[in-house]
Amino acid sequence: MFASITLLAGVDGQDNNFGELIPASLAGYVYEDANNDGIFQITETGIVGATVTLTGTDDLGQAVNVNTTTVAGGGYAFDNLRPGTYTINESQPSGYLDGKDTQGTPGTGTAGNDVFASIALAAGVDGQDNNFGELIPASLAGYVYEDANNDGIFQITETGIVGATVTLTGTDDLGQAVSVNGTTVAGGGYAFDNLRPGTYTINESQPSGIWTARTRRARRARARRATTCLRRSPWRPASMARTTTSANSSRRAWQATCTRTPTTTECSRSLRRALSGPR
Ligand SMILES: [Ca+2]
Ligand SMILES: [Ca+2]
Ligand SMILES: [Ca+2]
Repeated sequence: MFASITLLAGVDGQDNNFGELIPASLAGYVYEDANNDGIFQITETGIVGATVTLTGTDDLGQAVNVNTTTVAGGGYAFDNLRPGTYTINESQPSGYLDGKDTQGTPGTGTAGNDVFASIALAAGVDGQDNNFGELIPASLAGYVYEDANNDGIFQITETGIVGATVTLTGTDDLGQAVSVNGTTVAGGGYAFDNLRPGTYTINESQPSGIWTARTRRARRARARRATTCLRRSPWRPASMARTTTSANSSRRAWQATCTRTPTTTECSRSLRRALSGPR
């Protein structure tokens, strides 16, 4: 508006112009960065419902503070902006691990974690692809189990071992060291959840009282011979008085299978092994 213009005779007033601004905008995506490269590939998936906030000051010195949420495809946009200096913040969406953020156009801001700060935005500029990548958590899992037939496969007829310690170590994609202990639950399962991409090692701590199937068979055979000695030989060492109840009940079972009298040499050797072997 140009008000109260006094116009004299013969004057040709000129260039009383009204300048207007083409609105500017800032836009981008929040997405699942499946390959963690910071680029929203066409094969990757947008995240719907993530909150993105625009703050800043426009060319009139007015404060701007607007929230929006991502729509289908993961896109967000702040339209109809005056020229100004703006900051875009992402609120980390729940259920995702923080991924890489990549500033698009006009590219005049400073990229930080979940933020593109102090973007200088001119009139008519449509800033695009200011993108926030997120990661779907990964996991590693397995079982500790009694491999009854010693074939390395956990058959449905076999039994999981509860309470075994399993350790995860490694380095994630941020270069951070990872070291976590886990314990097997009912059924023998263990799981390390909520992992970032990285390189990991899983170690099992050998559960006490567990042997391979071959070791177990060999131990039973030795124990059978030793029991035969105890039953049929006059040689009964005093140390046998210290055997456990469990060993005594096992001995009764073994006695039922004894078929011959061992030699003296075999007897003493077997007894030594049985008494000093693993329990
Ligand atoms: Ca990607
Ligand atoms: Ca993020
Ligand atoms: Ca098996």
